[in-house]
Amino acid sequence: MDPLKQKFSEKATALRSEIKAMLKEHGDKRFDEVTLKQIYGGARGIKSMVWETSQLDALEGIRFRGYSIPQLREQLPKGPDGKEPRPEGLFWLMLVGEVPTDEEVQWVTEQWASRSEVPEHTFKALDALPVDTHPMTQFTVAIASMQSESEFARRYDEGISKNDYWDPTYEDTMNLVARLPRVAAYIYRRTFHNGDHIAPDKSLDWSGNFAHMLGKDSADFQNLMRLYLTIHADHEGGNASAHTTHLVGSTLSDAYLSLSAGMNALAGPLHGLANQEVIKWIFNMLESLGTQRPTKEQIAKYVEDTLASGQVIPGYGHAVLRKPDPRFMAQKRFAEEYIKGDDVVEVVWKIFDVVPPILQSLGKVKNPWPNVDAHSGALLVHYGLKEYSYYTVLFGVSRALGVLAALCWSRALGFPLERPKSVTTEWVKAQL
Ligand code: NMX
Ligand code: MLT
Repeated sequence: MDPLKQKFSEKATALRSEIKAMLKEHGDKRFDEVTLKQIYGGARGIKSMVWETSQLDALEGIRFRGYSIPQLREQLPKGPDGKEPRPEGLFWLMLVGEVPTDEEVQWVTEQWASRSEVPEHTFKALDALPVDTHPMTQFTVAIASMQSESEFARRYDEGISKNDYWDPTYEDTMNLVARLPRVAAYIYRRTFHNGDHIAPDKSLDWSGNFAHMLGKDSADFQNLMRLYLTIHADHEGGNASAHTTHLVGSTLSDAYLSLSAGMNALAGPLHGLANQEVIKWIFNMLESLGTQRPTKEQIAKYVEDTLASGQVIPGYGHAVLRKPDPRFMAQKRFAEEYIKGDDVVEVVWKIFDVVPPILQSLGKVKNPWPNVDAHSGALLVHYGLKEYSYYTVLFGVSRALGVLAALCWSRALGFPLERPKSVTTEWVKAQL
């Protein structure tokens, strides 16, 4: 058995028996009460799911297995120039709860390179779509098309014991994650570069090779990809893409079908599509103001106009966070270090000064601060990746790491079909 799978199997076996004992002794302990506001309000804050790979604190932001983003940047093995963390290491950490060594991360890199062959029919499926199909639609189609190779589906069909579900789920996860950069780069090159595809370079790490296949070989862009693919990987279990992957997976749909479903959730403008919406909104603002360097007063007026027209300010607000998103701050740090003085970055920072007090003044917005999507577009534009309808695919490649590691845990811990209770308004009225 491979070393990661072996470690995962040992950890999962131990945790499964611990949970069994806990449930036996404390199964009826109360952890939450549900209010009417929560029932009608998108289930905000209701504790109803276990997600081992990360946990979100409203003020501190995300911690992956207890590690904050600055700690990950310090402690995870890095790319060849030793600057930014390799997402392979975060995947290891999320899956088995230990910071990996350089050798272990190198092992993941080589495993993924060896599993990265994309089936020919996936390219054919993509080529059959109109070239102006939204990149996220192409992405979900491509992921679903690879389901024909699911180990889990094959073994289930043969008749597999419940105790072994985790094993083919792990195999599917490793194969799928390995292939995503090739699939995502293929979508980018067919949509925006006349199908002029770039062959993979398997000597590079997962992010470096992805950057290479996108057509961006600079060391700094590779570093941006390492950071980007690390910080977007997971945001506990309740966010829409994670929760969708979890829900679909709970029916024993395999990793391909589950991730494809999760990516459909990520494609919504209140979720992952917001990064495209942010840069679109900024470009529209610059065009309408006729300047690349707007003043704070000009930005404030544009923000007020956007709100007056009944639209949200993309990249601001959050269902859980109540402080600036540490993923925004990590990207700001990257910009300060690598590309200080960039015009669009300067605009993003001015917006950061201008928007929170305006949103606060509305009196209803629970979090006036920027989220992850407020910064990412400006960094990508700097390196020439200006085709913003593509941005959510990058988010999706990264998000796959967390939601698929979590799917492995769900199958290993024997989690059941998810099926919460719904009620009608008639029923609610009768209780009051
Ligand atoms: N601009 C204008 N109004 C906002 C914003 C915003 N950025 N954020 C929240 N509000 C409004 C919200 O629409 C709601 O209005 P109403 O009562 O009229 O329906 C009110 O404030 C209360 O909403 P909250 O409870 O603060 O936020 P909620 O938890 O419902 O939604 C978001 C969270 C993220 C959906 C919301 O803040 C939003 O729409 N933000 C803009 C889109 C965005 O950036 N999404 C990306 C999230 C991160 N990600 O990558 O997934
Ligand atoms: C995410 O990364 O999934 C978003 O910040 C949304 C969320 O956590 O609800």
